Amino acid sequence: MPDALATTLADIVGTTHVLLDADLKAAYETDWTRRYHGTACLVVRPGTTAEVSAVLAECGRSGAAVVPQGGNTGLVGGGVPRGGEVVISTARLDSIDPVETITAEVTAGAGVTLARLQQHVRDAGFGFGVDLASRDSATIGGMIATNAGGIRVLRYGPMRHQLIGLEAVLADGTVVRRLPGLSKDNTGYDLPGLFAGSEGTLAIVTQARLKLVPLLPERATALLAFESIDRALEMLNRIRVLPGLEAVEVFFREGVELVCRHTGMPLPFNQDYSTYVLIECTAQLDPTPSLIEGLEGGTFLDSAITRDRRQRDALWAYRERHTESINAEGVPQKLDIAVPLTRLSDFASSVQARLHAAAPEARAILFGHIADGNIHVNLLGLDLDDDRGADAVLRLVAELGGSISAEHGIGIAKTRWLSLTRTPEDIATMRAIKHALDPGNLLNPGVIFA
Ligand code: 2HG
Ligand code: ZN
Repeated sequence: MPDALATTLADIVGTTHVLLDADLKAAYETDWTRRYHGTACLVVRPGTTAEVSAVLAECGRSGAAVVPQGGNTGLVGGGVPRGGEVVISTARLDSIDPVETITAEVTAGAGVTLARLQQHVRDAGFGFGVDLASRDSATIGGMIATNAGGIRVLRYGPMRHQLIGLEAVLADGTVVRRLPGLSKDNTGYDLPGLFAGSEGTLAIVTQARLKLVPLLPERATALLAFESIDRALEMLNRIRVLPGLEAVEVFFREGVELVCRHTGMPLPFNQDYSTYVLIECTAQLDPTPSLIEGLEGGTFLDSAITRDRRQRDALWAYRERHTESINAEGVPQKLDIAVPLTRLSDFASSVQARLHAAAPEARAILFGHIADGNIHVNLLGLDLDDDRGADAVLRLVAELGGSISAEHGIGIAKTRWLSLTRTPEDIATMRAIKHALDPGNLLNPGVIFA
């Protein structure tokens, strides 16, 4: 099959954009954590929507399953092949229109990286509502497909909330295009909203019309130390209404030690603490005075506040370098969970004990987006197919009314636990949508549904 299909696909995209060589395919076959990998029968790199459409139609004709891939920064195994699929890379769909200043919108190709989008809109005097640590590689298409969240959700919402319109290609090659730039448009079902977060199982995103936010020039960042997460939650309660609040992130002693060991950075304060919270505010005028005022009376043990760009980056590094530092220790099992904020204290006080009871050798590094109730539980020290630890953590999350996937998606990593936080009726409805749009199960089979 690959030979005939490769020839047909090469006619569509050009020979140089069909990769058959093991060395050339390798970068597309393993995910960023090294946990997920499989062999692709070939990698195809279409350069236009019409090419994506023709490629999908051909794959459908030859019954070849497809794995769409953006910047390959996904963390749940949804963007790499499992065995013999065609990988469709959207990297070459990287056109970006001039910013439309009257509507504060821009149309960008799926392959545009977040960092490039941010730079492009900044040059026109705008910001983009979603930001995350993998900004240099993560692509707009992949971020829509996973409904990426990141560090500003509390202010601007996740990727789905930035969508004004979308262009996507269905499994049979049909192009669905809604890019008119209307912020009010209730003509039927919200297909862009449906495709956002569908993890490449319903359609391949090719272009998006994105909402922009004001570029606020002044930024103040505080790192605070607390004796416990409960004290940190009290602070969150106090600052929730701060004008310009954009990010509230949490991490803990074990994570900071790991980041410092891996990066050579010094400890943030003269002594170490149990719990750290990073807060950032942005505004037209320096938000430092209102940030300091908001923190007054809080029970923090140490603090650093700065508006200097380099010092802010240094504070953010303690948070953003968690992922790479964990990866340097071994291949982690990543559990990206959310619980209602009112239950976060219960989660934090029980998770280690539950984990210890289920898998005593597991080591958990926790960090995340505290204002969203979203904690990244990274498990080290377990075989990758040993899911005793994951099972214990995810069951606790379900008991607390939470979600087993806050922002990374289900991928292939969490299909086993889908029914923990979704009812049979809900899953049946999702399956019906999948079946209606992709009856042959060609798009990202094995993702979301086992
Ligand atoms: C983050 O918040 C990302 O930095 C990655 O969602 C989380 O590495 C992780 O577990
Ligand atoms: Zn995150």
